[in-house]
Amino acid sequence: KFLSTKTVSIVGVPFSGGQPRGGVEEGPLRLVEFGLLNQIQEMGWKVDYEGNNNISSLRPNQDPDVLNLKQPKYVSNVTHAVAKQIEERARQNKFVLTLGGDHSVALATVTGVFSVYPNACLIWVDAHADINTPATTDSGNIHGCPVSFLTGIAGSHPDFAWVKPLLKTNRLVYIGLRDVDAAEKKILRDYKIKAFSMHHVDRYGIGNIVEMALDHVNPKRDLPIHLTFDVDALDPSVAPSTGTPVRGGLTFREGHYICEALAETGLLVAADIMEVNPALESEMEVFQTIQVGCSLARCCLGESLL
Ligand code: 4U7
Ligand code: MN
Ligand code: MN
Ligand code: MN
Repeated sequence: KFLSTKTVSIVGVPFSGGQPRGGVEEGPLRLVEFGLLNQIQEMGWKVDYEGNNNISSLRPNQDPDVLNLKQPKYVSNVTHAVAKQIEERARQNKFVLTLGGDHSVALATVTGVFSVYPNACLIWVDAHADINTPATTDSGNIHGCPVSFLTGIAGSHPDFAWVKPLLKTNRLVYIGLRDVDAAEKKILRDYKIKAFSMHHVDRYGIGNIVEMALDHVNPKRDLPIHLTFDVDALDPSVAPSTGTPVRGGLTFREGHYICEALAETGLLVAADIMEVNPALESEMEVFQTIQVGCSLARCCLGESLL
């Protein structure tokens, strides 16, 4: 309904500056090397891919902590540049598939997508809420903060003045949460942000959860949908190679079901596969994580539809 042709633009963002663990910058290339582009072409999509973004040139010489945040200038420079690129691709009426990279890159994907589709809704699939503000973050890692900037909850920060509050809190819904900081819980309550934790997934089943999530952010099923999928939403037995694994996550099928059900709506215009870190865990576990990242991406593009 929103995309006139089956064209997907794949944006690789080899960036790890939003958190301390090296390796997550290799995620996008590894997903592509695994054969993701061919797989998607075989599904009948035209694939645009201009290689990975060149990130290192955007690293400033000096990047001290500002208001508790680590590497604010580097994260800001990279996400600002990528946001423009994603906006351009979305404006060309292409499905935008972003491969991360750490989840600070959502500053770019959400800004880019919502600049083109201001009434879109965002489904955030994650073990974490990523809604810390500069004032509440204990770690200072910006991958734990993007939602507070995108919603305007963060307040002003000198390095992120370009991030506009394009995301309304009633157009955001979480699935998979199980490691939420106390201050984040307060934000979720204060702003009445809809969140389905693993407890809710257990109680209602994933089929109902996706319906309930869509009923909240997209009641008439007529708004564009952006999915941002942090692979740590999956159980570590399913996606072990990620920087902040948390036990008790989504099963293989539950994760895929979310992507399939959103593809089935015909409203999905963008998806992010984030936080795949091929430098963590054994070769087998890396393989497993890359493989699951690729299959989630294909499901977002309708692989499971008969
Ligand atoms: B991810 C954390 F304290 N909340 O802010 C933080 F638990 O993108 C984790 O979801 C953030 O992986 C995890 O550092 C960010 C922590
Ligand atoms: Mn995340
Ligand atoms: Mn996470
Ligand atoms: Mn993580």
